[in-house]
Amino acid sequence: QTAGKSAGLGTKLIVVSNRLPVTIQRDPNTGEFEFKMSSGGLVSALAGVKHELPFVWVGWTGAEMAPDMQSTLYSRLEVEYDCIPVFLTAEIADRYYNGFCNDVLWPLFHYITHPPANSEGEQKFDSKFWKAYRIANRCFASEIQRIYRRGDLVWVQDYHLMLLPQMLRKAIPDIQVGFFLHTPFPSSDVFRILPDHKEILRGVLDSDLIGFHTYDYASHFVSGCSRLLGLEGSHRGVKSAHHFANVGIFPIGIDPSSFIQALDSQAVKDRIQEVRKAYTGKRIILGVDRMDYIKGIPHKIKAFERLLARYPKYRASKVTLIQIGVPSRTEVEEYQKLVSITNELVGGINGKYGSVDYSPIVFINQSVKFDLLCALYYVADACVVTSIRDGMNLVSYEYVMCQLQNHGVLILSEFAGSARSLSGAMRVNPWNTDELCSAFNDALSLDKKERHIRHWKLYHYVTTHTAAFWAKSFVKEMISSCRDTLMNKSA
Ligand code: GDG
Repeated sequence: QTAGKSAGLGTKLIVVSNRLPVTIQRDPNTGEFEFKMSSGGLVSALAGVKHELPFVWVGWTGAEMAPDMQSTLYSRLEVEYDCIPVFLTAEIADRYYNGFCNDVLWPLFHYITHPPANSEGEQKFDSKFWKAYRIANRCFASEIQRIYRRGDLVWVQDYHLMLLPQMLRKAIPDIQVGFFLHTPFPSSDVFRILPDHKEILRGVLDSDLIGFHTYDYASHFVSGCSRLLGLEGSHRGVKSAHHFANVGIFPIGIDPSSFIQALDSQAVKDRIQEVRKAYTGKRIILGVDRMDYIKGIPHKIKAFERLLARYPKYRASKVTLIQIGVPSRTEVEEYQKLVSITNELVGGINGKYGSVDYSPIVFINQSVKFDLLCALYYVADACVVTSIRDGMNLVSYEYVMCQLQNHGVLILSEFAGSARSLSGAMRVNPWNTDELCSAFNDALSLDKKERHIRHWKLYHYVTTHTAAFWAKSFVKEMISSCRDTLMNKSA
């Protein structure tokens, strides 16, 4: 029997995220559905919890599905993958996901406070986006209500679903629900710009436990509740009329074993040889990011240009910046602009400092296979993260994990959540081009002993604060928060 079908008193964890961890495609010839389980961070984090508590996953399918297909899809996903699909129409999905989530909440949570009107002059705070957000959250709530059994734990992920805890609490008053935010939570001065800020706060506050990556995000949330809703808050949580929402700090991590195994595989060893051969005699600086304006990719490229301009020793084939820029949210205008800006910057620098057989910057605007990603992490002399804001940033952890032998240097923006914990990194302000340029030079000049000391600190943190540790800590704390709530109610 699958966890999704467990009956009677709850025994399962219901994980809810915007997207299911399964990609769904249809074979154009046979019309059959094909599923591919993704191997993202959340999936591997939850694998650690699965041994202790079976779970089902509730999420959107990612595309509109014809009504006559929905029931086949539903039963196959439920039976084969323990996944419960949420179906949204194309219009609601576009307004909810591209509109409210990615064009309103995402920039605001990353301190991008004055989004300009788009080319048609439309304002971002459009009520039709907000309405679609409410409708989409309602669709998630209905699916959860259908499968929830008393005693189950519901764990809601991220900014897409901030109204869900309240909707669920209204329908099932004694529900046990936790919420985790993967992005930063901004200061109340920024958050209050959002016309619907009060509804969003109230939406989350019906959780038993609300988790953040860092102390700063948690404290912004608590002070936001005090300032904007007049509620009593402390580092423990926020008290509203009938409910106490516990607040906790749970920094996410990676699954170190998947990198150790990969580096030990022949496929990755082959990729390492290929990369080494292609870049013989060159130092490699690596950037790995989704193509997102929060990742500060233009900042990185400008500082690299300054490195070439200021230090002639790096010119003439001596250093290459390899920048992976995975396409992301390609339907949103700001993301399209970022790709053009990046291509233009890269073209200008390669034109100025390149030669027939050398490009100072290699910009790969595609996703690369995991084998090649690990090989690049392994050979790079330095990895550079220049986020202008970032909830955590897992790339910084992954690089550390792949540098067990070479002890390459991590250059890390002070605006990434991971900068709070990765004390062995070279911390930089990505807006300070001179500082970033000097960090590139320092990283490439650091002696072996210093690199070893820095790496040891980083490695110790990354291998102890893993994704599985994050998931287990959150679930454990959620269970104890729910127990406290029940005891307080019955007292
Ligand atoms: C959000 C928050 C927070 C990247 N390129 C390729 C590839 N990747 C993988 C990396 C890494 C993941 O994507 C990116 O994770 P990040 O944490 O760096 O960033 P976001 O996607 O923005 O994630 C962030 C996170 O949620 C978790 O809470 O840390 O702050 O913004 O795992 O390896 N993987 C492959 N090919 C690529 O080309 N295979």
